[in-house]
Amino acid sequence: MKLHSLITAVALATSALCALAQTVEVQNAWARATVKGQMATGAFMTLTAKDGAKLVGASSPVAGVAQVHEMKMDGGVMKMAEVKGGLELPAGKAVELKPGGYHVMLMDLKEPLMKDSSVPVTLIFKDAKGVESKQELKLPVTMSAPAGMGKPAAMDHSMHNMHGDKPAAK
Ligand SMILES: [Cu+2]
Repeated sequence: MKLHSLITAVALATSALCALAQTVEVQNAWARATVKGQMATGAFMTLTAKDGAKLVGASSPVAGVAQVHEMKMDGGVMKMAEVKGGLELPAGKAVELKPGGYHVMLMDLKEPLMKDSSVPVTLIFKDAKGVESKQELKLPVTMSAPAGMGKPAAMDHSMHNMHGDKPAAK
């Protein structure tokens, strides 16, 4: 069955209405852009499982390995490790995957993730009965969390103006 394109279209919409067919609602998803030579990056999103589920894995055609990771302080050192047994998504509770916390780690990257492009990522969930389901997403690639979550874009504009105001050196 080739439901791929349909599922991708559903996942692209972040509105709750469009997620009715899905067991897990995905919001504010994004992946961090990489620079040349960088072999790993993170993907972030907010997951809400109506009936409860676990995020047990992920995959992406651009990554040799994709894992569900958790980042936490351990004796003053930031460490990250795979979430063993999957990330618990309690029923109806929004679970945030964000920089410095849970994230989907894309490793062994086959190509750089270019800013303003998009990257396909498949999330693998397990419901309360242990039944596995996959959800295909197309995540926007950006340098930081999309508007409303991260820094305002005003900074960039002021930088542009500064350059523009400079008289051309001759
Ligand atoms: Cu990680």
